[in-house]
Amino acid sequence: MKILLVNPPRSPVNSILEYAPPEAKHFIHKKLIGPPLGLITIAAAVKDFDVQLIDLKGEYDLHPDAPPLKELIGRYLTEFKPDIVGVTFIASEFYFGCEIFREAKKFNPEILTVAGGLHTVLSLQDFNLPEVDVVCPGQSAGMFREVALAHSQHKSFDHIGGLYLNTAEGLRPNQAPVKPWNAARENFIMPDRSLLKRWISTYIVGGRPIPATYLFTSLGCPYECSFCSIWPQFDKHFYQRRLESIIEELKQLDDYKIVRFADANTIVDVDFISRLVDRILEEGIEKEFVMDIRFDTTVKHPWLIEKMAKAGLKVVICGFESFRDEELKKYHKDSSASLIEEAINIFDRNGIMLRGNYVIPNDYTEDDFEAMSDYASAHRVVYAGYTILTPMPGTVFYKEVEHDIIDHDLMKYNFFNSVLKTTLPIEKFYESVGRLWLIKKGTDVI
Ligand code: B12
Repeated sequence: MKILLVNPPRSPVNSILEYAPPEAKHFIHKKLIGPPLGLITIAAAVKDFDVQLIDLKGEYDLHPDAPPLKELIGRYLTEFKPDIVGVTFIASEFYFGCEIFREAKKFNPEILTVAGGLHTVLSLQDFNLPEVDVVCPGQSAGMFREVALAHSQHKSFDHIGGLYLNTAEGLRPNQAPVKPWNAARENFIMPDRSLLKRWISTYIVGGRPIPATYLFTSLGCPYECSFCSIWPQFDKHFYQRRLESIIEELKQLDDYKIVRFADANTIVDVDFISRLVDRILEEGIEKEFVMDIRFDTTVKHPWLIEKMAKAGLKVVICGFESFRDEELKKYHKDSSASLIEEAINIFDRNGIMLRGNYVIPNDYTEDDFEAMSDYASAHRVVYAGYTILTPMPGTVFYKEVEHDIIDHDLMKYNFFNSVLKTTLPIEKFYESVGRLWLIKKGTDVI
């Protein structure tokens, strides 16, 4: 039996870029790069079947003039003739994922279409569509394996708990009990990066010629920022991976010199990370690490940052979110802006390049932009990101502003577009956000 797994293309809708002053355009995020970690995990779970994985983000990076999605996916379907097509979903790529399923059904109505990924957890109701046969929400590698096994034996899926099936009455949950599955610990599956060889040259960051990969040391997050999708995805749980399993994965990454940790926050368990660093040094693992670390954690444990720098920590991504405590409070950030400066100093001292990210709310006035600009200019970091506070479906912030949303086009839910009414005229708002991207120390883009 043949399984085709597809990573959909990126949403091209980026209003900050569109309206930004020309001199700022170079610095604005156009695309994030990286391998689809979820999909290569799913692929590894069914590796005894004939599996093909297509990274369409990588494919369009490799060949920007490749044909449009319908045609491109049509080619893969004709070549591979899959029995199952699986797609990974986040909000902004939802329509592309559905288009892939529709093409699969058009090519052969017998193909089983299976949806998985973050958006299936946070917005399950969106998948009540004729082109979707099965939805596997959550960390569903085990569930997907059971689907593949049952399908290959022409059996029903009724025994697979946690699964949603599209029936004549719409999307319905299976009644079977859900089996416990801890994707970070006892059920961890080593991702199969061998399926990504074709696109490896596209996984590059900051103009460096060497490829980067992602791995996670934890899943979920103990914090509850109102705009974030990660803690709702994991129902507030935080799962730390086993230390030796991380070391084992790091040792397999010969093709990748740069390793980005895909955690929401890498330092949650301080002792664990300290031991992880000891083991990285002990094993002589030489990588350049990119991690997400909170600014308050940094200020609390500067010794750990110093230790991590010695083990190869090169770039840190830090959600500053705002320079105002009242905004941080509104976002449930659980931290004070007064700590940002000290965190910047700690990273500087340790030669770590910092990417500080601010989120800009829709109600910013000219005065707010000026205050933001003054603050960011006085607190420059190597790379700075200024994105738009966006009510991602399934988040607390979405519930807070649900009735004020004026744009439900999911393509715009990628932090680069406002889906709420702005106080400033919309073009002026985007232009002002775009201009902020000029405020940073470095000249490079990541
Ligand atoms: C790695 C990553 C990426 C990678 C790879 C994603 C890809 N598909 O190509 C790259 C770098 C490309 C990426 C890009 C973007 N990302 Co991203 N990314 C992440 C990150 C850091 C980790 C996700 C991950 O790998 N988790 C670990 C894996 C194992 O879990 P998983 O993906 O959930 O997969 C499991 C299950 O969901 C399930 N599953 C997943 N897919 C499938 C498919 C099938 C068929 C089945 C059965 C099961 C299944 O099984 C998997 C194994 O257990 C998360 C943040 C986080 N810490 O979670 C953000 C995150 C997912 N990204 C996000 C966003 C917004 C983006 C961007 C739009 C950002 C931007 N503004 O540019 C871009 C999209 C494209 C672009 N414009 O460049 C948001 C999504 C928000 C939302 N509600 O939609 C997140 C949550 C970040 C955040 N804090 O908000 N991203």
